[in-house]
Amino acid sequence: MTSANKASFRVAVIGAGASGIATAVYLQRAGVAFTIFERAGDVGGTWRDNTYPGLSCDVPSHLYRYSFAPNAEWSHEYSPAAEIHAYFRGVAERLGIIDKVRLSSEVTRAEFVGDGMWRITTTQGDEGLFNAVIAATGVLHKLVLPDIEGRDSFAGTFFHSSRWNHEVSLANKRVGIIGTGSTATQILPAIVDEVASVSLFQRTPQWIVNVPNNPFPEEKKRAFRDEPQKMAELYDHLNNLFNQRFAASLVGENDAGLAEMARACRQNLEDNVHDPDLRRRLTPSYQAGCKRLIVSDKFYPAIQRPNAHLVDAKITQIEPAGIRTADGLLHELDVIVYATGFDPFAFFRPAVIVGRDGVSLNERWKESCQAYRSVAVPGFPNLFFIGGPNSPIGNFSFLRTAEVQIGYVTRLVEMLADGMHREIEPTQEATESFNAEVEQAIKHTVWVTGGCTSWYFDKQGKVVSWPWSYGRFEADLKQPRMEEFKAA
Ligand code: NA7
Repeated sequence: MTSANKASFRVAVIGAGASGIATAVYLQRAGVAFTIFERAGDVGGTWRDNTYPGLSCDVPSHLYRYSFAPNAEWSHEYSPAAEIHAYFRGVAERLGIIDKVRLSSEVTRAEFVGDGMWRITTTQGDEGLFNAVIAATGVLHKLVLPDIEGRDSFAGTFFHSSRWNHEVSLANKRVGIIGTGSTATQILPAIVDEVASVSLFQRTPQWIVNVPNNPFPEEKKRAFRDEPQKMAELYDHLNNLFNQRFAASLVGENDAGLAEMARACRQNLEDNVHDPDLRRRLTPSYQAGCKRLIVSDKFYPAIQRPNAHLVDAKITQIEPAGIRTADGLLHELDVIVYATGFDPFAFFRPAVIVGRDGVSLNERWKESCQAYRSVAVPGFPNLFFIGGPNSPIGNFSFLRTAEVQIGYVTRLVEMLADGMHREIEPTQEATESFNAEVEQAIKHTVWVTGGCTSWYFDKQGKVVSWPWSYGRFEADLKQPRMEEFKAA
């Protein structure tokens, strides 16, 4: 490709959430033109969608930030959602990304038309041809509303936690929350003072680690501002704790760490839940770390408030007046909040992606979502994923994960933009061999050995996450191994 071609080379980025914004920054630095298509009317992805009371990230703020945009201003060790959303929006504005975002333009179809080119269609119509497509569509965007009998017959108000209805006041209302994940355990303490009563419908208890969420005093922020090295040291410390030691404990590479985590969770339960019967009902039967660990110093005090009730009988149906459980009780409610999570296997969906020979990614992934090292799929040249299948998922920084993938994908895109190749896709053999390795390694992770189910599993029992250490992830994606790609 000549330099004149490079000038006309352009990339379609799908999604202007945390990973889409970072992708744009990397492409911009590489001098590659791009357009970001965003379905919603604002940037920020999950931090735009989720506005429920009590929401903060369960990864420390000084770890949950881009490498290229340290932030001295975080208000808390785990800062609230609005601040995180403002951070992403601020980065997009400051680095000139926002002007390249096409809002309210949901990609409905991406079709490979040959000779390295993709045609993109959005809800606004035909967007023309692009030389590469990067799907930065996030992991937790497709909400799950469980199919409970009578769900829609409820006479009060109900909504999913990620579509919080701020028009409904909860003051003096009887509120039911379904679920006990990170979301439910953040909502309950945030509303307990305001509501008449709150009933938490628990299917499975959770292990909770007691971590306070301290504010950063002004002098600390000033120190971060004046001496950025202090922030860098804090980042390194948190990275070592979460992305290295904690991540390793989940995949069978730090058994002492896993045991320490289990001990801390049990101690939290013993120290902070006083009634033995409630403690028993809140005690999980699986190993700590099997489900995503909950970080909270507020949930146990809140569930012991006189107007909070733990309901652990199975939900049998929803009726106009409330939720009926298997013990025959009707729990009368005014509002039901579904804190029932997301489908992490939705990836780019509902968009249709059609690769070589007219094969759609939906067909290709009918049985299981398999990719080459989380970033690409054979038969889909010049299509790359950020946060794709088997990306590391857990209580560590998705932003760091995303940046590792973005750096790798940018190298491949630069090869295309520089005219070294017109098409790049992983080979079938390399993809199969990678997935066979994943299948073996996953057996040694606590997600499998820990005796629980979680959103980390698909219906075939495939685990969504990375079954090795973070170190291996970074090493694997340091540099493309071109012998594992077909490049034309
Ligand atoms: P999660 O962690 O997927 O939790 C969903 C919760 O909803 C979990 O406790 C489920 O119970 C429960 N659930 C789901 N369906 C039902 C039905 N039908 N009946 C009763 N309970 C149900 O979602 P979150 O939103 O809390 O967190 C998602 C991620 O966002 C989190 O990991 C952080 O990264 C941020 P189960 O445990 O399956 O028995």
